[in-house]
Amino acid sequence: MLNDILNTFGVQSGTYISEKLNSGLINHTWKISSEGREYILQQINKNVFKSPGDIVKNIRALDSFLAENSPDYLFVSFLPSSSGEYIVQDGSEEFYRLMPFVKNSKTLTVVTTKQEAYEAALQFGKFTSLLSNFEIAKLSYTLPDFHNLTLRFEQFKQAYRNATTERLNEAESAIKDAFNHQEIVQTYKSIVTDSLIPLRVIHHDTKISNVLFNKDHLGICVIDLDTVMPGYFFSDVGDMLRTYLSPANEEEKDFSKISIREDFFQAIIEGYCTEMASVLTQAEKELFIYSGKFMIYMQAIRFLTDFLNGDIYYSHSYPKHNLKRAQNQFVLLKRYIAAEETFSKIILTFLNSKY
Ligand code: GN1
Ligand code: MG
Repeated sequence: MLNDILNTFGVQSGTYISEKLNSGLINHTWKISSEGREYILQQINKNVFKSPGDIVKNIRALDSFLAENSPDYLFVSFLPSSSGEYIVQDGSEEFYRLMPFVKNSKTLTVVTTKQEAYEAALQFGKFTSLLSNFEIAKLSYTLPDFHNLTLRFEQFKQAYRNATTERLNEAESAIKDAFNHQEIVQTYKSIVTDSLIPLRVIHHDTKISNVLFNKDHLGICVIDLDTVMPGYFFSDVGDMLRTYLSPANEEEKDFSKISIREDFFQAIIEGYCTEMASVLTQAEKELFIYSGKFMIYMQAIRFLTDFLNGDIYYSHSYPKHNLKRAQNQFVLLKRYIAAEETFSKIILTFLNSKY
């Protein structure tokens, strides 16, 4: 199967070795090495991305904008097949794309140092900042309503109404948490209704494995660009807070290991502001702390919704996996909220002293 796909990109059978990379809950990824060259091959999950053509259109548009305006920036675009296509299909109608593997780069799976958090935040900030003059209307929504919390909350309520009694019982305390933190949805609604902040070019998946680092531990660029589309800055800052602050991630079953490294909060805000301070509006700066609550809460209810629906969206490897993930995220949310006062002090000191 990989053979046929790689052939269409000019990589001949018998010349390559493939290694399956196991990160990500949605797409399948392989590293391909052939005749001294290295590539990343990805199968796009077509149940999630209904029109993969939009991904190509977006990436190509951003690529040409950056090539013209920031020629030194490393933007990992798609490679064309022998017939000039950027996405190819195999016999089973799956979609694939090929990208160059960036030489001497590595990815991390966990954030262990403040410096890593700073570097990653700087890279995501740089991405949005370099594209701040890109005409946003030219970007398609590759996943419409992806971070629309109003809709996610409605989907949760619908799953709650349709769930089996067994799943409702198992998820009782998580469901309570979801309803108890509804004010996070209300805040989102007022931000959108009152158009408090602008739409920007947002990555929408800022986990640490989506940043390339060099051997000196410095960030090179961001990758995994399928969800790049118009959005709010708090999606990116929020997902960094969600995934970098705690040493234990969403897969952790021992919730005592979930904690908030307050100094990592500062590193994220500093890294992001290094690139974005002059771009962000005052209203956006006031939403830094909300960003984390928004993303942690949304991820919690997305996992919970999937559990109530019978586990149809996220890949999972044991019974109640999605419920555990949801509970994990609600614990993270509580510990995050408990640290808010400290976060406020960090922000005040930092913004006053530097900007
Ligand atoms: C999915 O597949 P991956 O890991 O890049 C999901 C994100 C979630 C994440 C949680 C398209 O991303 O929104 O934050 O899982 N992507 C999609 O691990 O749903
Ligand atoms: Mg992703």
